[in-house]
Amino acid sequence: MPKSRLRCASLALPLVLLALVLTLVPLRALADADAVPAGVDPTTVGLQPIRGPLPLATPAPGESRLTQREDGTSQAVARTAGRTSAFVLVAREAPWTLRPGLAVMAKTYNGVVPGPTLVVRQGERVVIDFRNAMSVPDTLHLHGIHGGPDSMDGVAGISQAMVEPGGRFRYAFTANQPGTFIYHSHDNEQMVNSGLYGAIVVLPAHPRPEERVQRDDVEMLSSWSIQSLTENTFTING
Ligand SMILES: [Cu+2]
Repeated sequence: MPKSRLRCASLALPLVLLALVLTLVPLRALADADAVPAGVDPTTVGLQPIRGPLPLATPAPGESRLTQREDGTSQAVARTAGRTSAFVLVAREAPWTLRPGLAVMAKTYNGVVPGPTLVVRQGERVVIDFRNAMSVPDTLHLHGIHGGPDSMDGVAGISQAMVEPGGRFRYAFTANQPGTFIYHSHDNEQMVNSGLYGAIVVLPAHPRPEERVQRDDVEMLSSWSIQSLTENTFTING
C-alpha cells in the first residue's frame, strides 16, 4: 500500500463522496448547539462567522471558469487540446455561506466549496495546474487516482515538496480508471476541514448498460468546526 494512502487515511477526512446518486438532497446546514466545550472561548477556536457584509470575492487570474451543475456543485471548464483536459485550481480564501446568516472565510479552490468538480473522460490526459494563493504551504492530493507516477500523488514530504505561498505545481495523469474520486489538500486536517476538497469524475469511455444514466450527481458531505474544536456544522455540496 502506498505510504500516501496510509497518511491519507490518517487525515480522517471529514467528507463522504457518493457517486451515481440520482436523488438530490436540499442544500442546508445543520448545527449542533452543544458543540462548544465548556471553558473554551468560542472566538478562539474553529472558523469564525463573518460579521457584517461579506467581503467581495473575485476570481483569481487564470483560474478555471466555473459552471453550475444540477447537483449544486460547480464544475470547472476545461481547456482542451486533443485528448488533454487542463484545469487551473487556485487555493485561496473566500467567503462561503453555509446557510442564511452563517458565512465563514473558507479555504477554497477557485472560490467554491466543495472545489470545482472536474469531469474528464477515461483515457484522457488530465493536467491540473495548482496555484497556492494562501498564506500557508500546501499540496493537492489526488485521492483514488492510480496508475500515475508517485510524483503526481501530491503528498508533501513523500512525493513532492510543499508548494509555498505564491507557488505552483503541475499535476498530470492519464485518467485510466472510470469512477468518482477526490482531490484535496494534504497538509493538515484543519486545511481540509476549511473547504479544500472536490470531486474528479472520470466518465467511462465505453459505458456498460448500467453506467448509462440520465444524471450523474455528486454529493459531498462537508463537516465544519464553527467556533468549536469539533465538527459541529454539516453541509451537502457546500
Ligand atoms: Cu485522500
